[in-house]
Amino acid sequence: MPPYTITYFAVRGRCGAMRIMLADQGQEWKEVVVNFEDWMKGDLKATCVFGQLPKIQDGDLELFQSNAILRHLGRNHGAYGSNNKEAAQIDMMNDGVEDLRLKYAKLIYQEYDTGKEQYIKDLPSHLSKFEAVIAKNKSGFLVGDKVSFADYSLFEVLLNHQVLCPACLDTLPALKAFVAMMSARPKIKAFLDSDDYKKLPINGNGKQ
Ligand code: 0HH
Repeated sequence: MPPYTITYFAVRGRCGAMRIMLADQGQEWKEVVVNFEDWMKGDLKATCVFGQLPKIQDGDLELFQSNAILRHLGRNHGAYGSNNKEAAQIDMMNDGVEDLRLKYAKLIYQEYDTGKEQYIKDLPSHLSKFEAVIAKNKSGFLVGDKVSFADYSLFEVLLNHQVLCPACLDTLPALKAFVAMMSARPKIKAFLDSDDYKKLPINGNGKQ
């Protein structure tokens, strides 16, 4: 039986990065998919620490908050740097990814029709911060010389942005190479090609 069970809605959403990470680490997991009707009954919500999903179960550990889950998986699978200094830098980069993820979610769920043009205009200034970090680090990853949970999160958020704006990485060669490198990792490639991945919409409102 796989050690992990992810409970979430039928979207990529806040589980996109953790699923890519588990796939790349060769780790099987179980999915419990919650539909809107069941969620609205409120029983599951009442058991969630913050009243929200995703939830991951790892043996007797039940965890909420997608970034805490990414960190937990990072610790379990050696994707949290090689020392405390790298771990701190990985935390910093993941917080930066979270800032971008929140901007993206605000656009998708609150102002897609009125804010998309301005969002795309502002995007290079946000992405250039990640470009500078990756361009400086010769390994092609955000921190150190091996993949971390922050790389999976950045990769997934960039995939989503390439759907929103297909040309968004054209002026950012290090980020473009990062996406190509992550996409070419054999287990990630197999996962992105799978029906399990393709069948899920990115977001819960049909916008992308
Ligand atoms: N900080 C938390 C984390 O990172 C945020 C979790 C969160 O926003 O884990 N959860 C949302 C679902 S993510 C939630 O539980 C957005 C995807 C929406 C698509 C599914 C829509 C179906 C909802 C019935 N939302 C439900 C809620 O707050 O009641």
